[in-house]
Order: sequence, then C-alpha cells, then structure tokens
Amino acid sequence: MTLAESQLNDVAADLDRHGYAVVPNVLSQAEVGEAVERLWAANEENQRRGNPAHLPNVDPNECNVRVFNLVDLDPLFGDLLQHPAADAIVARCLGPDYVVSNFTANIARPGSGSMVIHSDQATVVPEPWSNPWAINIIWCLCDLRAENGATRYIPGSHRWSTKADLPDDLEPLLVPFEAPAGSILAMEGRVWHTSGANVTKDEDRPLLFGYYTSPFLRSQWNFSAALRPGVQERFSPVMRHRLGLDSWLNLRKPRG
Ligand SMILES: O=C(O)CCC(=O)C(=O)O
Repeated sequence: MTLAESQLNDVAADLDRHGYAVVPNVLSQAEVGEAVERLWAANEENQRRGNPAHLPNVDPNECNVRVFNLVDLDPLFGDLLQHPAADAIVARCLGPDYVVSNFTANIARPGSGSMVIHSDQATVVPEPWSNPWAINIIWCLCDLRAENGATRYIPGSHRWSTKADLPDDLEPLLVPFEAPAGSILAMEGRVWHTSGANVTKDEDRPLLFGYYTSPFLRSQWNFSAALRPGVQERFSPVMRHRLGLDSWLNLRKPRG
C-alpha cells in the first residue's frame, strides 16, 4: 500500500498539529495475524540466542516482552521497516536522507504496567528540541485501546522544546492512542509518551516500533554489528545508507 499525495498531506498536517497521525488498513487482518505469529517466533529465536526479553530498568515487570534486532530475526521486519507507506511519511517528516535508528517490538501482556514517560527525540539528542528530528512508525498488530495497554501520549507535548517546558505532574495529562489492527501510527519524536497498563485478562498488545531519525543523529542500534552478512546483502543501496551499513556515513561519497 502506498499513500496518495492527499493522504500524505493529511498525515503531515496531523503530525504538525497533534504530534501523531493514524493510517488505517496498511496491513490486512491476515497480514496482522501472520506478523504476530512471526513476532512470537522471533522472540523465541531472540531468547535462544541469549538476548533478554525483559529490561528491568525500562519496564516495571516481566509482562512486557521486548524483541530487539527484529531485522535480523525475520525478513518480514526488514520489509516493514522499508514499507512504502512508512517511507513516505518518514521522508516527508525528516527529509529524504533519513536513517533508521532502531526497530523493536514491545508486546504488553496482561499485567504489564507503564514505563517511564519520555520522548524518543530526548533519548538521542540534547535539548532544545526545536525541530522534529525523529519519528516512530508504530505498527499496530492488534486493536489499540486503553484496556490492552495502548501507548499513552501527552497532547501538545511535541511543542515542548526543553525540560523546563514539562509540567511537574505528567501522569494526569496522558491520553491513550486508539487505532485499529493493521494501522500504522506515526508519532513525532518530540511527543512525550509511555506504554499503558494492560488490564485485560487474556489480550496481548503486540506493537512494532520503527524508529527513524535525521541523518546527523547517532542511531540507537548498530546494524553493522547486529545484522548477519546474509541479511545485510538483502538491502538496496538506499536501505544500506539508512541502516549505516556502508563505510561512507555522514560524508558524501564522490561519484566515480
Ligand atoms: O510500548 C509502548 O507503548 C511504548 C514503548 C516505548 O515508548 C519505548 O519502548 O520507548
């Protein structure tokens, strides 16, 4: 699915006004089911390789299942990372030379709680946050709603440019996102947000977070080290740039 120019204009306007935009029906329900199945398989493989699925400094308990290095674990996630709809939104927000910072999953299982409230841009660049230099493309692999732990955000927080702009008590300002399964939710990097608590009895909340930044920011994940050679070979020259797989990173290579 590619986005029509008018749809892209609406997304850009929503990102500017509200800090986020929802694009429904990017994945069919069958594709969502397949992605969830492959995410659980990726989680198993990730743990078999000895990587943690729970980060005690990030989430309050083990009901959040984190999957890192998605791109190496299954080609499906490499495809989602460069999906035309995601690419169009990110390029519109950050410009054509954007790079990939990270691609991870957070499956909030029943009993999971909220992590620390943060903005993703603040994790990679010091204040002032005067422009959008980062964006998350969140793949909704379930209906996103308050009860199942939808990501909660603070309306208007993408206008805060320094820590001094933050009110003392952020918790009462948080509002849960809502989006149907198969949507992508684009969240501008300056939006302050947190995971919600999943208070359902038996409903998992699997979300994928494609995190992209302007090219002058150091990425969160070292794809050169994390992707096996066979996986790296699958990517086009453009994606090699975005993943930082080439020798020439922030220096323009002269044409030969
Ligand atoms: O899982 C969520 O809803 C939010 C996750 C998040 O913000 C993060 O991992 O930095």
